[in-house]
Amino acid sequence: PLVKSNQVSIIGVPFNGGQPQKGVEKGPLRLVESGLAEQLQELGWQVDYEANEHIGELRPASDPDVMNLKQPKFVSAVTQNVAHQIHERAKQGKFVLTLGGDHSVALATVSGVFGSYPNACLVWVDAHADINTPEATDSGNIHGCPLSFLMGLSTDHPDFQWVKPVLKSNRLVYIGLRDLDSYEKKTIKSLGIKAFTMHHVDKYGIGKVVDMALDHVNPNRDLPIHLSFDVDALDPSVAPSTGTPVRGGLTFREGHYICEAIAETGLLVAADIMEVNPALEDEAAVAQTVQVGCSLARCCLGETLL
Ligand code: EXY
Ligand code: MN
Ligand code: MN
Ligand code: MN
Repeated sequence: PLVKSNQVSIIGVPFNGGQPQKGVEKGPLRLVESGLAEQLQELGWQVDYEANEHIGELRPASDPDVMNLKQPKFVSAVTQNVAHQIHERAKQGKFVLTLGGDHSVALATVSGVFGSYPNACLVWVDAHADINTPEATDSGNIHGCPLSFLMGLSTDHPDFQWVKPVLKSNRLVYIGLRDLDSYEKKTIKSLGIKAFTMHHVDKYGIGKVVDMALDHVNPNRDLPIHLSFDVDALDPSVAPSTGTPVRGGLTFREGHYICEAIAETGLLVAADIMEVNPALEDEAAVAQTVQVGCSLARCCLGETLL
């Protein structure tokens, strides 16, 4: 395997500034409280954990909208800080498991991971494409925009000059898409980004989709892989407690299969479990969503069925 140790760093990012709903900042702690670290130890990993309890203090006194984006300074400060942490852990040869928090945190994970593994590829599992630019976004929520910064599609925004365009269009692949803005559709087509929507999952089955996805971004199966998994990729019946649920999503097994199959390559160096919001829906729904988050993470770290 590419990760040079049996060590995994869990990076909690209790952050909600990339979108308007409270509660997603409680995701990381809930995942850890439900036993994730112990479960990974059980799988043979040496685990360390950074809770980042104090990132809320990075909120600036004033943070007006800039180019449609909401809370740009807060999102920028938190993600830049966490990007450094992740870069350091990845450089030490540790597997980096980041727990969100909203998906704007991918500014940190992708910057940090690609800083250490410049030839990595990114598998983005999500109902959404998260590739809006500051000009194109309707909502202004930065969790819908991280990939545009990481690919250099947005270079003018004053608050995100630190984000380097580390991601090339042929090193990104999507799985699970089903709710795209028109700008996002245009961008995916014009840049030729490979995207497996739910239509493709229905048509080919998840096994073939993951093979095709990896054939595209990692044809010789020799490049490091970063998996960014937004739990809203799963059907809302599977992961109800998330801020932007969209019906018609991945089944429980399809979601886990993606993680298992990618882990099986031995090339996975980092994974993100994002957008678990323990303040949404009832307690049973929260427990279900948290458990799914933990089991996806375990599959990323090599848990298999037999
Ligand atoms: N495309 C919409 C927007 O830009 O606001 C919705 C984005 C939701 C993003 C979620 C986390 O993946
Ligand atoms: Mn650094
Ligand atoms: Mn997302
Ligand atoms: Mn999403």
